[in-house]
Amino acid sequence: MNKISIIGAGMTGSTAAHWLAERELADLVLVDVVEGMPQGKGLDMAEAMPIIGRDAKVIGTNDYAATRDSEIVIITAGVARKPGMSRDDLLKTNAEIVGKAALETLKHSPNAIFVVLTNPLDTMAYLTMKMTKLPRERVIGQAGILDSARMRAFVAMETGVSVENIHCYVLGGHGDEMVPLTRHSNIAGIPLREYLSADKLEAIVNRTRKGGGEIVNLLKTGSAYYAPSMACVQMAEAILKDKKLIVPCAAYMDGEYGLKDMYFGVPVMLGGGGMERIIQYDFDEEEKVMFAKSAASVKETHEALKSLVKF
Ligand code: TXD
Repeated sequence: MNKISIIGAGMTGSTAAHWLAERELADLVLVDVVEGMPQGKGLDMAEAMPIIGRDAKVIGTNDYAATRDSEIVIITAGVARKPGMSRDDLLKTNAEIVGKAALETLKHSPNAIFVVLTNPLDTMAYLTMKMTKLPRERVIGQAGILDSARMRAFVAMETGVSVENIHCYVLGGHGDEMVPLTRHSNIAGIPLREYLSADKLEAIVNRTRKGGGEIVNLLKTGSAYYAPSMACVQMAEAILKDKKLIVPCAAYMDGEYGLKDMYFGVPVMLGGGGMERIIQYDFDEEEKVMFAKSAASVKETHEALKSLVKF
């Protein structure tokens, strides 16, 4: 059985473990700083396995030694912004948490592929790559699958067509400036722009951009975790099964799309080697402007990180 370690056994981390165990994709190790909580969740999940007939072993721990020889490490550890906490304070705190998680797991799993979820996502993926000094193929950020899935869900709600027929591509940074590509999106091959009126499409694009906030407002405490965790399950499956799946993820840019030394949401091919290829889309002028705006915003957060953390 493959092994996946999930650092941060909060809502997203434990729900990812739940989906992964249910699919019998890997043995799972949940790591958290809170004493007892990961152990309790791991044991509870392990006790569900006989009922569904899955032999995935699930454990929770506070000790990184248990993560030894993981094929994949998923990092969801972090804190949410509290009242009075500045963006830079959040950045510094999460950078310390993610940096430590990455280095500790790397010690025990030198060949692992890292999937990062902690926010600010693009910058935490950048930090993970810089701290671990791993090649870019082995550090991937999760955002685009989620943002695209939100858009697909909204199109399905609007049209009544199966979600399986709906293909949407949301690229760019994981923030309000994300880039929903309506020109590349389609329903069973029919361009979305032909299927839906401009008004309806614009409403869907706006709702997608604010998709994370919509859930935060409804939940009152915490943020989305079902769709985010399912997105990292899709990534893990594509890697473990060497699927060569093309999905939008945050990847390290080394000249692609005119961007350098930053993480950004682009279509990538996921396989056994991790992020095996960056797929290059052609953009029209309008798309280029949206892309550049989003890149500038991500770059700003990267620069803020560089002034706070030395690596
Ligand atoms: O699409 C995406 N990228 C995202 C990102 C979608 C959903 C969640 N996203 C981000 O993931 C979110 O903004 C947060 O930065 C993380 C985790 O979100 P989650 O909703 O799972 O937060 P929780 O429930 O608070 O869980 C965080 C856990 C919690 O149990 C802490 O005790 C733990 O992280 N934590 C740590 N674990 C290990 N080591 C350290 N140092 C540590 N510090 C906190």
